Amino acid sequence: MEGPFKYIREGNGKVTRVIRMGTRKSQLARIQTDSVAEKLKELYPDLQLEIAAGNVSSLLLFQIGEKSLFTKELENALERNEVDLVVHSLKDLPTSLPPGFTIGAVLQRENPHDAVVLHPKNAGLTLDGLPEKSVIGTSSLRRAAQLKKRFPQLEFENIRGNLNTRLRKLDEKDDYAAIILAAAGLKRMGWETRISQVLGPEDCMYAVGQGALAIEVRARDRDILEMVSILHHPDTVLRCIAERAFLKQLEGGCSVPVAVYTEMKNSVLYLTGAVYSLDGSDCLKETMQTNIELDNKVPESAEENVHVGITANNISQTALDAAERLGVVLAKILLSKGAKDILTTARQLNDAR
Ligand code: DPM
Repeated sequence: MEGPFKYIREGNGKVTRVIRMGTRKSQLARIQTDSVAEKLKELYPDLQLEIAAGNVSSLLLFQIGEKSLFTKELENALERNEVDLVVHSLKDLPTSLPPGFTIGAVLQRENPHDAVVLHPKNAGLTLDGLPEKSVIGTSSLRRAAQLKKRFPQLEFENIRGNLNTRLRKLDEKDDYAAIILAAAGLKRMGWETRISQVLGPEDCMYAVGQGALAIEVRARDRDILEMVSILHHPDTVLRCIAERAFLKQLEGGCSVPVAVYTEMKNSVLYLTGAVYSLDGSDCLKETMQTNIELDNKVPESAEENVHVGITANNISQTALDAAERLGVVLAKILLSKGAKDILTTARQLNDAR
């Protein structure tokens, strides 16, 4: 029972491994980690869980709102066996994880769409009804590009900070008429009542992986991998693999104007993907589909069964391959139509701001 992991000896002499979860300190991160802890306890009532917060505050893969920084330091707590799993919003995880790490579970997706949160003085309005030149707060290039095109009478400005900070900036100042946030984050924070409008794909398509939680683990820790794998939600996994493969093939990071929309209907997976110039005036958008056969084909070796960072040994290999191929093929079509130029220009203009 020696080794890098933590064990406890219970009253009856039984020795149990303690599963340690790392979390960032933000309220959203804590809520997300707690919700996964609860699910694990339901499924494994004997599980000894510990949640480490703060001392692993560096476990953030991207600095949101900043340029997409990938700091090596971040996964160190996992690497050093200080924690065994970390809960993230899937949309904040890069499409390629560093060697040694994998996503061991992708949970059932919440509402993936973006939502409008109004300044209290605008209660009852929609984006269409706001006065001309109203300022909308968002730092997402993806949201700004789509909404500028769709609502040219409105203006868009950056808003920074975690969700609590943003809502406070909206309510307590007069800088913004409304802000745009993911419906899923608002729901998890218990702020669903602040949603005045959910944006459908005709107004604003969502970010790759938006609304899904992911559990990051050490790739070699097969026990933990197996333990969390039962939290995989097959439809969500397949949709998110297609979305992530699309983004990866485009060589987009977390802060590029790339948006997606996916659906799973009658064993067919549909993927719509788009790239935009910063003001939305240039746009390439296509939809493709693939049949999903949930056969029993299992991977030759567990290590081989990784799709855009996700390990899902309990889902059909054929289905995972088809989902990944869908994303790759759709990206190649957009690239053949000039997506690279649109994204390169957007990145350069954004960096110069
Ligand atoms: C990423 C983006 C944003 C987050 C870019 C995008 C939004 C940044 C902003 C990659 N990560 O969406 O185009 O609004 O300035 C983030 C949120 C959640 C996870 C908050 C949000 C919660 C929803 C979820 C920030 N990451 O998007 O409102 O779990 O999907």
